[in-house]
Amino acid sequence: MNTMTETRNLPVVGRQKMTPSEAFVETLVAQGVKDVFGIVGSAYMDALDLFPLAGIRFISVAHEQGAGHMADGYARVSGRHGVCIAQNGPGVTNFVTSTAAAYWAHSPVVVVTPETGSVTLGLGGFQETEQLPIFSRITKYQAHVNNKARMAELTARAFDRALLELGPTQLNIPRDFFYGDIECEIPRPVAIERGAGGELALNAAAELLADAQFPVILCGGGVIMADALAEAIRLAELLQAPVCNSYLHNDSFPAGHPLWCGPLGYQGSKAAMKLIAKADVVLALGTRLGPFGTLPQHGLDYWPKKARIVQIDADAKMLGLVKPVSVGICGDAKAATLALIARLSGRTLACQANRNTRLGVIRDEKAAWEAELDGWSQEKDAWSLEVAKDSSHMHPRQMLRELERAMPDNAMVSTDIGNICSVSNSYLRFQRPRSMFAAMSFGNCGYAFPTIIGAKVAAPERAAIAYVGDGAWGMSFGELQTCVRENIPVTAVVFNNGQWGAEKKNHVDFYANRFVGVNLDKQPSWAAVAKAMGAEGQRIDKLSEVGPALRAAAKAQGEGRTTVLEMMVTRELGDPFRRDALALPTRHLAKYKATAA
Ligand SMILES: Cc1ncc(C[n+]2csc(CCOP(=O)(O)OP(=O)(O)O)c2C)c(N)n1
Ligand SMILES: [Mg+2]
Repeated sequence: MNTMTETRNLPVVGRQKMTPSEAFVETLVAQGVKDVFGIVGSAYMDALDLFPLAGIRFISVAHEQGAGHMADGYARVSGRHGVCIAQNGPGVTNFVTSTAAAYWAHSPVVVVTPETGSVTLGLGGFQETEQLPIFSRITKYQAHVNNKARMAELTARAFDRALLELGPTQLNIPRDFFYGDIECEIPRPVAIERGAGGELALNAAAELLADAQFPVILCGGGVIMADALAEAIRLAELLQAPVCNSYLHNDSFPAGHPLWCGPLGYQGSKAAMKLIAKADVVLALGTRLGPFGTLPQHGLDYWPKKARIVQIDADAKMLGLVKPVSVGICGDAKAATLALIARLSGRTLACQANRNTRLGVIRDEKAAWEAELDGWSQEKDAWSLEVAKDSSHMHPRQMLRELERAMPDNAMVSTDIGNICSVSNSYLRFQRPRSMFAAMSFGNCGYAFPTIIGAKVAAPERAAIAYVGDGAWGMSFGELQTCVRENIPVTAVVFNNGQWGAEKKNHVDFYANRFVGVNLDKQPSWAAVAKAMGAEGQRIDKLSEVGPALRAAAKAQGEGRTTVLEMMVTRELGDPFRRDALALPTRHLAKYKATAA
């Protein structure tokens, strides 16, 4: 940012006459907004016209869903608001999927939704739909500007609530309300400090931890959002407790730390699962303990049902919601951890006596899991062995291991929903928080690529890498236009297995290989498509090419170039997502009997 932008980026002070467009844009300035993602539209053109002089960059994208994901990635890496805006009606409905994804990623995204004009609302004019009901269940707060004089007040509230409640908020503005004269003051951001939680609960938690023989810490997204990593490390070292990452938050504890054990959940670390299974006390730090994230995996039903659980979450409604807990603490992960450290420091802790044995177990389980991963070059089920047998392509696991080895320091990695992206969970390790941006609980294909573009805008100095299956890539590659046009250099690693693999795995396991709609035949060369769109494209056939290609692509980001690495991999498939939720087919009608199990 140049200094001119910096000096412009101060909001006007004091009550004065302005237009609602000016009030809206000045409130963005007051909230520190520097980047807004969207597609241009007449509905908010009067405000957009002010962006350059306000020092706000408008990043013009290919599809509004992409803008929403970019705002999400931007928020997740920076901890600040991500902002997106679109044309009323179809532009706004295109935000639905990415708003839902941001909701489950707990991202403070402000979704600005200009609406059809207030004087024709309900008449079925042009680009009209009721915009509040659509977002009512996927936002933390909805501000509807019901009077143009309230533009600044309601805009500011949408921003404040997004950070307060850690999730997307909607700012709905009838398009005629951008025009006219109003008098108002631009509100300053309201930052509310979260505390450590209730005294009694903290005391009870400290007692449980002090008496624990085998305490285990489970670090979730709350550790990242509260910037509580240093405190989590201190507490883990005080207890000498193994630390697991919650599902898809592999960046919630540094992988280089001796107490780190890796992620729980789908395609997670067996070491983490075996260690938490031994716990007599679990400290669930900054995690809602989402049901999908603790499902049995690798044949291990690891959740320690007899253990005492201490859960800390900033949202009181999450405490004890999914798993029964002994102590629930409604608090900020950082403040609560500090409060526990204060209570435990200098005390005799039961877990100090058996510290060395426990450290030995941690070391052994981690070594065993690494050795297993090293030897796990390909999937061993009958179908996978069959499709890989005559293939000249790479085994996905080996390719993922090579990517892991070549990963640049301090890289940001987003992952999509798919079989290979899921398997990558075993191979993604981070030393710093705000580094992994998975599609989280909403689980939509097409998440990873736009999300990493937004992350790159917030942290241009860091390498930005998206892992994407070829099916999900078909949904999202259009945003290459954004990378090229807006000069946002990233790397997309596209896993070309010629199939919607994650769903095909269900056909294999439950539907006797009756494939319907899962093969992606006649795909274009994604490397060639990338080149045609003005990016770099490279097809990778051999394992030995994987590491050098990733390193070169990361370096090319420094030279402003976006690269698509098209990884040619076999059709073999790892464990499915939802074995828990499928059943072998029952058929009663004669015409469908052939499909019965
Ligand atoms: C938007 C959306 N549509 C459909 C699905 C269902 N779905 C989950 S995984 C998957 C297949 C992903 O295929 P691909 O991206 O090629 O990755 P692969 O599984 O082959 O590694 C699909 C269709 C979804 N999660 N999201
Ligand atoms: Mg695929």
